[in-house]
Amino acid sequence: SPGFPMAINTWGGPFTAATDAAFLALARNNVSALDAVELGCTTCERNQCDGSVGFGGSPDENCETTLDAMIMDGRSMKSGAVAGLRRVKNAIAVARHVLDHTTHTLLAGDLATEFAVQSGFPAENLTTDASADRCRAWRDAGCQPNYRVAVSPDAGTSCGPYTPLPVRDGLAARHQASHDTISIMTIARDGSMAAGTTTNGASHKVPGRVGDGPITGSGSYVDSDVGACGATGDGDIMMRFLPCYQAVENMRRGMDPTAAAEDAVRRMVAKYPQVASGLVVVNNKGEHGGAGSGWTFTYAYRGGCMKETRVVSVPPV
Ligand code: SD4
Repeated sequence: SPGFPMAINTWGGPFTAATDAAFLALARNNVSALDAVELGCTTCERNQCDGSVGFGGSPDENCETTLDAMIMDGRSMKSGAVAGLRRVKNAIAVARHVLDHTTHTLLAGDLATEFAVQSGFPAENLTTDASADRCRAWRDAGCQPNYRVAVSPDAGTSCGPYTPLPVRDGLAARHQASHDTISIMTIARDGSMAAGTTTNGASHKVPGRVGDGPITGSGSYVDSDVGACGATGDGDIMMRFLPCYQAVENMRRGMDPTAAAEDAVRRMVAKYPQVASGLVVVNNKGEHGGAGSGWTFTYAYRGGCMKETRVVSVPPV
């Protein structure tokens, strides 16, 4: 353990800006664990980390970007989330607003947008030239909307995430090219913990698709008595396993963070050998580990007196 306070999240590269932002807010300004999670996620939403977080990424079949986010407090176990959020950029802040100002856990779609706008969040266009181009290229390549593939299997090859592709040239390769989703966990000086996730989901998804990101126990999970977990990967598969809940419960029963993460990943791989997944896990002492499948997963952390963020590379199980 690097010591407290601490911030730890999925992926290195551009995602380390979130690690640094969360850690420095904890270390210098003594913000709460929840505030640090929100700040870390907001940093990636603003920076459009790798195009997979925030506006202008992962356009759906209609070329629209929608956002999924959740934030969780490890002491109260309160969780707030938004799914399929449209036209609002700061999804993690809307999730926080759900946590702080309602008795609910998850708001979805247009009505989540309405809640956000009524709460004072600006409604903005989430499409950028880059995301419009990406969508156009996908259509120009002859890719059919996914629902048509379902109606007629011969309607053409789908470039969406729903047609099984060989591991090497398919999902894993797609994910390898671009890291996805930030899930971040924080430990404040007093040992309180929080976790959160924000993402623009999967490219060329069926409009209305919600991923694992906003699902408590899937996108992330935290119990200050035990520890926390953050996830990234093929959410359509991962959310069937609640892997972050699994990893935290594994630690509750005595596993160390690495073993807890590996067990949760192996449960998914046993049923879906092709799944691209990554879990980063930290216990309430700050000991950490990760596991992944289908790609080389990386995570970033900074804690205690560390002068800079360190990135850990995790080979697939
Ligand atoms: C999703 N989990 O919506 C997200 C995307 C992701 O690596 O993390 N990809 O499925």
